[in-house]
Amino acid sequence: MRNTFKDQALETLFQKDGYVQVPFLNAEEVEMLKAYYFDTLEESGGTIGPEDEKYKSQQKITYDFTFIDKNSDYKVQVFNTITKSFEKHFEKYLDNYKPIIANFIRKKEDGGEVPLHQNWAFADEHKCATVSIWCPLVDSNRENGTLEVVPGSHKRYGEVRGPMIKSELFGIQQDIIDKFMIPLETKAGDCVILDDSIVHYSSPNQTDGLRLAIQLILIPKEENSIHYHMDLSKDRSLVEVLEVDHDFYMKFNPWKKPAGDVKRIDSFKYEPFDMTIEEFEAKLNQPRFDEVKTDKPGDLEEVEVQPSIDQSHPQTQSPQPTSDRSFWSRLRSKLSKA
Ligand SMILES: O=C(O)CCC(=O)C(=O)O
Repeated sequence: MRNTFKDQALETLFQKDGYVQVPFLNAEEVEMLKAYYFDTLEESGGTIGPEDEKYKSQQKITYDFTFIDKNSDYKVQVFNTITKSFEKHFEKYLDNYKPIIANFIRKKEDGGEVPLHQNWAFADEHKCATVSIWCPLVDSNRENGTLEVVPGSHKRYGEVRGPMIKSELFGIQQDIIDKFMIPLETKAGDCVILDDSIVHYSSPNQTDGLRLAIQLILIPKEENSIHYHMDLSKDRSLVEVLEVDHDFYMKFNPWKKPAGDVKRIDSFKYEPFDMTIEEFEAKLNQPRFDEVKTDKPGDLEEVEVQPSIDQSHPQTQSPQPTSDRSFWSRLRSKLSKA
């Protein structure tokens, strides 16, 4: 497993807890980014919801975040601005990482709960950690809905994570919040650097002040980004592994079916399941999924993807046979035992 941090003390803490808190932006940069957010807000195209992509959903998004903005030019502009201001700071801490997604996350007064979740998988988590830099632009605490985490929960749950894949923690969200969640009070400009697989949450803003934060997601420079997709209208137990680039995320939203020309590199059978709170607690003390040795071949069925796509497109490729027994084989073998 490669290092995430340049500094060994931070690396050790991050591997143990799944997050670290460090100083990040200075006061002037905080004010500049806050002003930028409000100055450019009128360029936002409003937020996309499940109904825009013809999904029926009870889900209500109660907070604003850039990733689901209808205007992809606005998303690109936000990404470039945040990357530019964050670059010199994250390069000080992180060992050769590149940004892939940037979000302003705004909770208006009296709302904005972000349900318990793990961020999607963005790369091979057996080889590396992908991270989110979460940096509030106002002092953040329990009252205004700061970030909360379950320390040590990274790489223990939800090995296959994507927008259409039901989390095994779905039915026990409230129990986890009540029993295990720790709020991370964070001063404006300081940040939390979290492993994207850590279980986290944030409560509603119960003040009448602003709760504005930035999230920048990064992966190691040498890694390709992957995206797990399940087409619920076709097969609720088939996961496609897509290899995606930065542009994919600029045009994407959680409910949109990836376009036909996205490169499909693999697929496997995966049955979503539910975990009990007792199982959750027991797993917190067991080895992480990247620490478990799985050399035996898995018994999950390999499936050939039928590309519903234009074969003439240069990016289009049929799935490659899994030639190295590395990540995908380990994953199947691991999942088959779950
Ligand atoms: O800003 C928040 O309250 C939540 C942030 C979050 O969930 C994330 O950064 O993944």
